[in-house]
Amino acid sequence: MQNLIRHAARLLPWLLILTSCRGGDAIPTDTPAPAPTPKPPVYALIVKEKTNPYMLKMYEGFAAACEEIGAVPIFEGPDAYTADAQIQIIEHLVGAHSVDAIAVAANDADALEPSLQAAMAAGISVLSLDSSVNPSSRMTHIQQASPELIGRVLIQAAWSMIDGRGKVGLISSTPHATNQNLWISWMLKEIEENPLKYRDFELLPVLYGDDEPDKSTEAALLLLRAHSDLKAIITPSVVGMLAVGRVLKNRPFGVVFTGLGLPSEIAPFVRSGHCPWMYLWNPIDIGYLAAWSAHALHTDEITGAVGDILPAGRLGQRFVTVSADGGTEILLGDPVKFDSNNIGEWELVY
Ligand code: RAM
Repeated sequence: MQNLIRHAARLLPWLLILTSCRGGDAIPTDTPAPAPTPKPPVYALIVKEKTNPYMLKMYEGFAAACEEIGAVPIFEGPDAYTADAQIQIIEHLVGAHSVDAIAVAANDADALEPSLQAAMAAGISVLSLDSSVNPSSRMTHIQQASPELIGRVLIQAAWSMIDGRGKVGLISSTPHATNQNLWISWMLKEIEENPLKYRDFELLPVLYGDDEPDKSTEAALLLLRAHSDLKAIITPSVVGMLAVGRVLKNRPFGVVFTGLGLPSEIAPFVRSGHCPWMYLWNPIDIGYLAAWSAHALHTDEITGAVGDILPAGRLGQRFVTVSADGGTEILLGDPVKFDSNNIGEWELVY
C-alpha cells in the first residue's frame, strides 16, 4: 500500500504533463522528451531537541550514511523536549511533500501517533530511533542496545560502586521518554528479582532533569540536600550525566555517579574517580543505521517485518527482529562500558 501511494504520487507530474499536451502544443514525435533526472531521496531525522550533544552525534552518522547512499539528509527538532513541537515538524514535512522518510526520536510515543500515521498514509517511510514510538506509528525501530541489559547493568554498577549498601538517587530525562522509562522499569526489575543482593541498597524515587542542564543540576542538588547520606547517583541521560558530574566535582569527594554519558564529556570525571565507570553505545552508529534503514524502507528492500535483512554500509548486514513492545526493531549491539582503560580512546570520537 505504501508503495502504491508512493508510486502514484511520483506518476502524478507526468500525467499532468501528458494531459496538458493533448490540447495543441504537441511535442514533435521525432524529438524524444529529455529523460527526467532522478531526484535523490530526502530523509529527515527528527530529534528530541536540537542542541543535545547526543542528538548532534546521531545526526553526524545519519548525514554520513546519506552521503554514502546518495540521499539528502535533513536535521529537524524542537528547541524544547515537547511532543507538540515534534508534531508540528512532522505535519509540516508531510504537508510540504518534502521528505521520503522520517526517523524520529520521540518525546512522547502516544502523542506522535496520529501525525506519524498520517505520514505513512502519505507514502512516507517512518521509523523511530533512540526513543521509540508505538508499533502502530512506525515501520521499525532502531534499538541502541537491549533495554533489559541497559537497566540491569546500571543498577549493578551502582551496587558495586557502593559495596551494596546505601542510598542511590536516580535522575532521568523527561517523564514521557520511552527509552528512559523502559530502562528504569528494568532497573526496578533487577532489584525486585534479587531481594537478597539488594537488601541494603535503597533506590530513591526518580527525579526528572528533562534533559536540561539547569534542571538536572537542580535535581542533583536536591538529592544532596535531602540525603546527607547519599552514596551514588544514576542518570540515564547524557545531559544529566554532565550536570551531575559538575555538581559533584565542586563538593568534597564522597558521592559517586554512573549512567549513560558521552565519553567526550565524562572523561574528566572518570579520571578523577567521581564516575568510576559508565555505559553508552556509539550514537553516531545509531544515526548511521537509521539512515540505511530509512533507505531500505523507502526503496522497498525491507518492509520492517521480522526476518527482513538490510545492508547497512560499514555496519554490514542487519536484521529486523521482534521488539518487546510487539513491534519490530533493528538492534545496534551491546552497551559499552567506559572506564579509565578505554575512555581516552573514545573521548575523541563522541
Ligand atoms: C539523552 C537523551 C537520549 C538518550 C541519551 C543516553 O541525551 O535522552 O534519548 O539516549 O541521553
